[in-house]
Amino acid sequence: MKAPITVSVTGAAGQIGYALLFRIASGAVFGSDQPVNLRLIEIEPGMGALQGVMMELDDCAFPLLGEVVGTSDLDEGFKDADWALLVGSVPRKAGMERKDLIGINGKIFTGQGEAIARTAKKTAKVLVVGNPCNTNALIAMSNAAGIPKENFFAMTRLDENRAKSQLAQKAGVHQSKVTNLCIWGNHSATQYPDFTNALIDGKPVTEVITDKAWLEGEFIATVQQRGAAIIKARGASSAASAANAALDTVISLTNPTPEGDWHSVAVCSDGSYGIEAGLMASMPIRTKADGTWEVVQGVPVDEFSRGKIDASIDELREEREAVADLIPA
Ligand code: NAX
Repeated sequence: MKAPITVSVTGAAGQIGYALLFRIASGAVFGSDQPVNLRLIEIEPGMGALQGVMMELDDCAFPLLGEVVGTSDLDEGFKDADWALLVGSVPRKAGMERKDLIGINGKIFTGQGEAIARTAKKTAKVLVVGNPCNTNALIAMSNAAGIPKENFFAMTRLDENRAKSQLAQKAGVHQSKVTNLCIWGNHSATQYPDFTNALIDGKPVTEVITDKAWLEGEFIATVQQRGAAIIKARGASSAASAANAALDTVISLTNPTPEGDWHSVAVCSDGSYGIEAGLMASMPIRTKADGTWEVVQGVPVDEFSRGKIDASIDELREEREAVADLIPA
């Protein structure tokens, strides 16, 4: 039997947490031979619900699940973590500007970054889901001295999965046929789902779907606005699909990427594709056989794509300005 790995999850009693934990505990993420310990972090008002979730984890009698800890103490919650999934944050309320939300949630991620640096493994990997996830990841990374910058990620995989489904439905093919779909920039309404480089069954999307107006208009808008459409239909924000995307991200970052393909996740930019170094921006990523990752180079960026990417990067720059006081020099 392998040594157990430890996964810390914040917001563990929330709706994404509920759709996430049981799949991690079942072995569906780290493998059917990999034992897992869970450290579940909630704020005080969430501790009652968290107890209930922990009771349900008990009631599954998962063969691979080891120790389960529920806590509101960050040092205890991130202790010895191999992975930290930062899901918990405050939802946007009526009348709240995006800027206000960035300020409120940003403060959560300074403390979490510091606690990860104190008690998680130095090799810990951190995936931020709680919104605004790119900038929250930037804050956590900037406050986690001693943890490599390349270990911090923010989730844009839900956007990638949404874009693949939309293209597959338009082309009348199965969603597994769509590859090389990159989400560029911010996980927000400015994100750019890049259809210009995506493939359907190995052929450029633009050859399979010749309706250029749809690709440049409705397709992009549908992906960008999908979260709002789910809220309208379901009366609650995406949860199962968000949890699924978080797990897809972890799986893609822990297994080699199929030859020629890539996956989308926001990483700390090294300046590739003219994206300002240091911003947490989504781009095409490959995981190598040794478990490290790299930005896929040489993906063509045409004039249309350039404008869309630049607009999203400008927004990331504005978000960083808004939280400048939370980022140590
Ligand atoms: P819920 O409101 O159901 O759950 C959030 C949980 O986090 C609650 O149980 C709350 O008590 C807890 N929490 C709040 N502050 C905390 C803190 N400081 N430490 C630990 N726990 C804390 O929200 P849910 O639907 O689970 O969504 C969680 C986050 O995911 C939200 O920020 C949401 O905006 C974000 N999303 C991100 C997506 C992405 O693609 N990156 C898509 C889905 C989702 O909208």
